[in-house]
Amino acid sequence: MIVTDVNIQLGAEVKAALATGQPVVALESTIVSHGLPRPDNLRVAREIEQVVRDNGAVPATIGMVGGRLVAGLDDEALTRLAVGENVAKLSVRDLAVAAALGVDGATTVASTSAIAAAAGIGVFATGGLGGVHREAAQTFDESADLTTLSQTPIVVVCAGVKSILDVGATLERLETLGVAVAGYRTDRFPGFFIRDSGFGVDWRVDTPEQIAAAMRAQRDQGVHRGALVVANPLPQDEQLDQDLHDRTLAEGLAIVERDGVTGKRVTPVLLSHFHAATQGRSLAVNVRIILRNAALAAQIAVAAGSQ
Ligand code: PSU
Ligand code: MN
Repeated sequence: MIVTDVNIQLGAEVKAALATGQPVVALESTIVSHGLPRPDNLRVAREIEQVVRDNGAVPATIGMVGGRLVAGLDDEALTRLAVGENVAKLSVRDLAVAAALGVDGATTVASTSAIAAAAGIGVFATGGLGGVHREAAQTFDESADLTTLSQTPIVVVCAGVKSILDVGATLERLETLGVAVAGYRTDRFPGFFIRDSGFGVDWRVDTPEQIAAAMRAQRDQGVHRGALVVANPLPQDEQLDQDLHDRTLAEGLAIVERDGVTGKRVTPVLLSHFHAATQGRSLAVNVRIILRNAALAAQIAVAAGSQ
């Protein structure tokens, strides 16, 4: 492991790839530690990395180990974050205090994006973004993913946001915050488990090369500092059954209400309800989404490297 001038430890392979301009894809660790149930989570984390490699890029899974920021967790560190009992969920604001206390922590879309950009990584694959929660008008619960993406020049490949959130409000906030959103081979915004959330997007891109060209144009123009969200929907025949989806969502929201779940626990509680209530079907869909996004992100990183 090598320490960069911004005190982010780079895995040896990531360090070498960045030094020689080889394609690198950032991956987050919160989906591993908090988003996927054990024991599948560690297996899936390794599969995500393998898909990035199979598509010609080097994976850089990001997280905090014993208070140190790492981009390119080795298998021991990845295992520690996947199976550890006390792994904190770290957004950007948590990083300094968590480092001071020497904790193990998983990074969200917000912190992974910020760390990746600081380390010089331009493409990031995840499952779904955080966003505006359904009761946000009362609770003010809006993910720091949105504000961080407004300040972070990175391409984030995702499958939109889960309909556990207020999708329309999330899209409005992305617009206000100046985060670009493009559908990949679609003009509909995906709803994670389902390929159409019911909302459209302004831009459609059809190739990794077009996305790489947008990355280069953003750099060349020097005007916009925010992220480009590439929304990559599941194929029709792979999405979760719409009725099952709607029923499970209604039940999950009722549980959150009944148990008084608030703050950053809301997302993990709803996700684990989905996985339990669909007998693993939503988990299988979730894994497919992440693997597909990892593949597309690697293709974008490769295209960006060859332009
Ligand atoms: N959405 C998902 N799966 C996830 C997350 C979001 O479909 O695992 C995780 C991501 O790490 C995201 C974070 O950045 O939850 C957002 O949490 P919060 O709403 O507390 O900001
Ligand atoms: Mn929140």
